[in-house]
Amino acid sequence: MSAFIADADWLCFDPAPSKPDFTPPPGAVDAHCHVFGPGDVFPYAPERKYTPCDAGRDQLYRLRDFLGFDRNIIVQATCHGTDNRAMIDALAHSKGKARGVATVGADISAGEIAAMHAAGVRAVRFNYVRRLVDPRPDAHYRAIIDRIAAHGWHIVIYFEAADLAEKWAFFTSLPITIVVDHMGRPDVTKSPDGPEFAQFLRFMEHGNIWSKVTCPERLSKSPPPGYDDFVPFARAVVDRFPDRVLWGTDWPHPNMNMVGHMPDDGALMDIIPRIATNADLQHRLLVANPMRLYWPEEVDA
Ligand code: 0GY
Repeated sequence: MSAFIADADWLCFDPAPSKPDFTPPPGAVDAHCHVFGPGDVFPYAPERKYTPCDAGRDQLYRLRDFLGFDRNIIVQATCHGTDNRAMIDALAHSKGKARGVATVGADISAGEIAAMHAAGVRAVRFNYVRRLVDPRPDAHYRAIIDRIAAHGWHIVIYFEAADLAEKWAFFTSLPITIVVDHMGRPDVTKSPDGPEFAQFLRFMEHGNIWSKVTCPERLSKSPPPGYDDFVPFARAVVDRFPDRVLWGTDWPHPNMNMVGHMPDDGALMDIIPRIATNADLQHRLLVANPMRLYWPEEVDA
């Protein structure tokens, strides 16, 4: 056991997930996952709010193959701050089967962006979740958008449902594709037809806004493996916006100590047919949409 596992202040991922009943279509993309360390090679950021268990690229790619995915989108997590080396190292060892979402400072140079693009990065993440980061003023994020726009990158935003009203004017003013993590973290104990989720669905009506229909294990108050309260929320988004949704495992599931259990990644897969209820919707969610966003050159070819 490494020092980093001994120090970890949250649960470790399930080392032996079950084999899912659901088989993803060929070419499926796990569009939200992370790599952590290993900490003795890629140290965790001093400003991090949690210290994870090491969860490296080889383990991620073994899980990819086991679950039946073809590709990954690796999202920079806050425990690595703006040091993207672990994520970029994972892209470099993916044989072209992974692309990345980075976290950068407003002082990022054109050369650094170009190098990240060559490595497979296609987006930056703006995290507004206060237990993870201290959010910055809008001007900070606008400065980054000005720098990345020329590369055709998009942004990934992570916020709490309660913050959407305050950030609405800013988010809807942005002339760029926006992907929302975890449907903006709805309270799934409320009705999916209620006013809070209606606001999120109105947000999605902007044609440049996409959503990951992810994280039942984090949002749900229903017991695993069903996470029943999550399902109607994700299904509503998939039904209404089938061409702007993505799905991912969220492996290795940071901060699940807050929730109190670690999900079985195989069982998470079996939620997919409950939220994307036919083969066409499943293909859009898992293949067509992530390919259009992250490998457009293969779609257009
Ligand atoms: C997630 C969710 C979480 C953590 C992070 O960057 C992160 O540390 O995203 C969370 O704690 O809700 O998407 O992995």
